[in-house]
Amino acid sequence: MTDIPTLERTLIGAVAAAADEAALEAVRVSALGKKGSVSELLKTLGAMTPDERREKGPLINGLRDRVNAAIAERKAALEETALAARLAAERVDVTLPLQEGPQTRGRIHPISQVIDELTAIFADMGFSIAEGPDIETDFYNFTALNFPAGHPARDMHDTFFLPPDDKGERKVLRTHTSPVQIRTMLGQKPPIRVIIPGRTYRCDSDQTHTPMFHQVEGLVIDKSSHIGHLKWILEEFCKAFFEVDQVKMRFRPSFFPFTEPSAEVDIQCARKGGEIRFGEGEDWLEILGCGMVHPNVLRNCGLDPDEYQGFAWGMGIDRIAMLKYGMPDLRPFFEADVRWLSHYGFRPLDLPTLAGGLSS
Ligand code: 2U9
Repeated sequence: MTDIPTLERTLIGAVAAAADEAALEAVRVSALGKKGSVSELLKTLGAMTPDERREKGPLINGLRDRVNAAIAERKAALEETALAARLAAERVDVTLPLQEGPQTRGRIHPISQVIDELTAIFADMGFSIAEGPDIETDFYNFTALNFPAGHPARDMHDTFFLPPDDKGERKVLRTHTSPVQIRTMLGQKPPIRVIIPGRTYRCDSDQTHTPMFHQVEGLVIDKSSHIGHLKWILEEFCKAFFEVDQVKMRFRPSFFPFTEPSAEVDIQCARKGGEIRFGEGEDWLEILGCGMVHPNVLRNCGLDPDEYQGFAWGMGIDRIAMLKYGMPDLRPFFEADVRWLSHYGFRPLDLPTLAGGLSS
């Protein structure tokens, strides 16, 4: 007859020595599998007399229960050790600084960032985006906008001209995004509420002017909008864009062929040590031009000025980017120097939203 205490010591020792779950499973099979040492003992109970079974039964069943319990305990301990090892190996320290890898080195150009910011602001006010061609005809770039023949803006010194097309029509690189408002008014019935960000071209080059630059113009056409609405829209834009709670604005009478009355708008700022702060101070900075759409422009677009009215504004995107983000010179914007872009550029995931903060 097997010496049960010796067998038990052997099996419990093997369970304790099992280094992992596979080794423990092998011990379990050797003891409790179909041909296991404890299973073989259990099989002998059937051939015993009732008296023998009464004596041997509790001993053998007790051995099986204690071996089962030892295996279960060891299994739990091995699982806990394996889990602790995995947690240690796969631990991520979320407090570590961002690892600057190649995928995080890309930068969004400040012009793209500012276009996204102003789009978010005007979209929140109910404006949609309109687009149009960079190469325009005289009609859309000048005539429809009430520029008289012979107006200096039509001359070579200001405007880039392209060879006439096959119909002899003279083409220009658009000097503003205003032609898109003409196309919009010809293409849809009022009410109209659009903004037009885009590239514009003028024959000019210095620290604050480049031959290609960016403008955003806005247009509202309906039957009742007036200059009070224009002032509110511009004030809300400036507060949101420069991220200030209050901003003082000054409307100075001006002249543009396509608006009457026209105004140039300054906003209050404080110039301190080469820095400009908005929403405070006694200084003024010109930020944009605006006015009520000239009746001739409405007529040129097939609208009756006695029925429809509206207003428009225009500003330089490059200019407001420089003011907001402190670039001293416009020319590097377009020189594709990666050092400039890595300094002034924005992280791709910093998507500007009104709720989440424009330049967070
Ligand atoms: C239509 C009618 C009116 C757009 C306007 C300005 C005033 C303006 C300049 C600011 C700086 C361009 O980037 S800039 O050089 N623009 O001052 N723009 S009103 O008025 C329009 C446009 C289209 C049909």
